[in-house]
Amino acid sequence: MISVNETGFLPYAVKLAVSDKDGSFYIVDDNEGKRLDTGVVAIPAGYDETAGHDVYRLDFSGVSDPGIYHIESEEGESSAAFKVEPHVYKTLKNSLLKAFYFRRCGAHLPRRHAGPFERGICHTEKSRFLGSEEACLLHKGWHDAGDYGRYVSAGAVAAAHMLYAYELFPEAFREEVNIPESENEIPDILNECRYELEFLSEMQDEDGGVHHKVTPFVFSEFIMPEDETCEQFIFPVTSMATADFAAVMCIASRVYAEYDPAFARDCMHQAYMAGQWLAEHPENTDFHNPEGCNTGEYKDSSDKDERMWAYAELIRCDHEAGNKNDRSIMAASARRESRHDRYLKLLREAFAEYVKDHPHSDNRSVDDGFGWQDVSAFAAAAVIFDPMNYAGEELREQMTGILKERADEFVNMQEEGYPLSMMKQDFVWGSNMVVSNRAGVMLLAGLALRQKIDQKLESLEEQISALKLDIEVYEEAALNQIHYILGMNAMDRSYVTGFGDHAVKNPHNRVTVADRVARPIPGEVSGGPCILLADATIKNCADENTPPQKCYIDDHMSYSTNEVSIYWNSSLLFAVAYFDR
Ligand code: G3I
Ligand code: 9MR
Ligand code: ZN
Repeated sequence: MISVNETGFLPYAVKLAVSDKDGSFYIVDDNEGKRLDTGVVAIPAGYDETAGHDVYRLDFSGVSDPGIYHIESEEGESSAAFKVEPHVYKTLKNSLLKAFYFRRCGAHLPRRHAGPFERGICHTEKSRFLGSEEACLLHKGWHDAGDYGRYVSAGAVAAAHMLYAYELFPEAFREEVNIPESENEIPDILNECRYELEFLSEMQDEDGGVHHKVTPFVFSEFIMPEDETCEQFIFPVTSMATADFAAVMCIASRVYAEYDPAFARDCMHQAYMAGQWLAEHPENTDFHNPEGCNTGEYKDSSDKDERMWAYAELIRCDHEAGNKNDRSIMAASARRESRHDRYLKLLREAFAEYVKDHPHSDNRSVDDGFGWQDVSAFAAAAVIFDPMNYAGEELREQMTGILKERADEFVNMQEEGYPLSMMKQDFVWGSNMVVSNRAGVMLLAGLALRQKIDQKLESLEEQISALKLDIEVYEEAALNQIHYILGMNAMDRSYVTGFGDHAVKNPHNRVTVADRVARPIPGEVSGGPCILLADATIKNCADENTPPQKCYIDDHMSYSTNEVSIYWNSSLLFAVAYFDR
């Protein structure tokens, strides 16, 4: 087996593929139909216990001419085809974004935007508050995954991946992706995220608390969204949902200000209300499904990181309001100051508790903090990339330290076997997100160092070169994570629908099973290998001796290994967009 990123490589990037056997390898130019003179260096990299085989790394970094290629061995094995091209990730990036459009709830998707995936409007009836007769209409939002539930934390985190990507490298989001709002002069990534934000805003109560989710009581069959007409329930308020909501609304209040100040102000107002609720409700309200209900729980035994993220964002957006030259805002300045002091205090407390709960010495694998359960890397980003540095230098240094520590650890994990920052125990449900989150954290750490250079916090030549070197190391390691998801793995599989010779074809997605279109919606990221063996289909073909990378099956019944979800997409989008700017 020769496994390679089946989408391809940037011309001047390091280019690695993996073989499970030693030997001589060649690059074949598919247009010319002949072998290149540029050789492939096979480097023995040892036995990889996540893959269950010996690894030989194939380095063909010398191939930089744009083209379509594949790798073959003397023994006659061939890899999938791949491209070398300056904008090799552009189509993928746009597809990863467009996938969100296909998840829009409460919208009819016409042919001109959806092509063969055209479908009717869904979930138009009122949803009922659990345990009450009261009901209300909830508009918009994205269907979470293979199911059509709408979960606040999942949606907030997905939107945050995208909004931070837009804030940190907006130049990646210039193209339109053919959604109804395209051509309105607003970047499509913001148009798409707004569809979710407007749903989220309807999940907030008058007292600021935010409901956890709206779903049916039990998962439906494999039907189209418009056929899921069973009753939908609005589940209780949780601190996790409220904190994630507060944070993402703060980001929104910044990024939409330029395009729609009224909407931005509404976001800020709702963020303040959520902040108020959090301050008044210091306890974690971990969510559990009521008896008989089986839809997603998104439970989290700690809300320290969510609070940390919310408070870190709240102190930013708090002050930015004060910069506006508005008399009523000026008059509220004293109140704002005290609000800022309060959130800074809460941020410090939450941070101290988070650090206490995460002693670095434990031998669990490192949390990335860039997913729905642990959001500490989002909190770090909020603090580090605040141009006003409202959290102060000390906290900023500590947060940078945490990101860098994690990034360095992820780099170290790539030393042997697959160039991949994953240990055996990391192959949990949605392991592909662990992979892409780790890419995201390395990129964030690199961006933090870049900021130091730009802000001239380091002036010594030597220091600057050292920082630049670190940034390069992080970027190279982040690309390796992307290569894994796009094909360089023990399954020899591209985990993104529509991208690669061996791309996933049968994701666990109700639409895909029900829609009569032979191929799946493109640009969807499968959850990937999962050692928990948490569904009957994977239990049938893997056991506790199966190497983690191989606990996977491209079968629509295997929801624990082959489902798709919004935050798996958004996490990969963050990393991929970084490399297509
Ligand atoms: O956090 C613990 C970690 O400390 C521990 O070491 C590890 C070992 O098992 O488990 C970790 O928890 C896992 C958690 O995901 C976070 O990674 C759980 O075992 C695992 O069961 C859990 O899986 C979640 C799954 O729902 C089942 O609850 C996935 O992350 C989550 O993405 C998925 O979400 C579902 C929704 O509920 C419903 N909609 C579809 C969606 C995607 O499958
Ligand atoms: O489709 C559901 C998927 O979105 C969830 O991630 C998964 C685990 O909660 O459950 C899936 O639904 C299954 C249900 O839990 C059990 N019966 C079969 C359902 C799949 O068709
Ligand atoms: Zn819907």
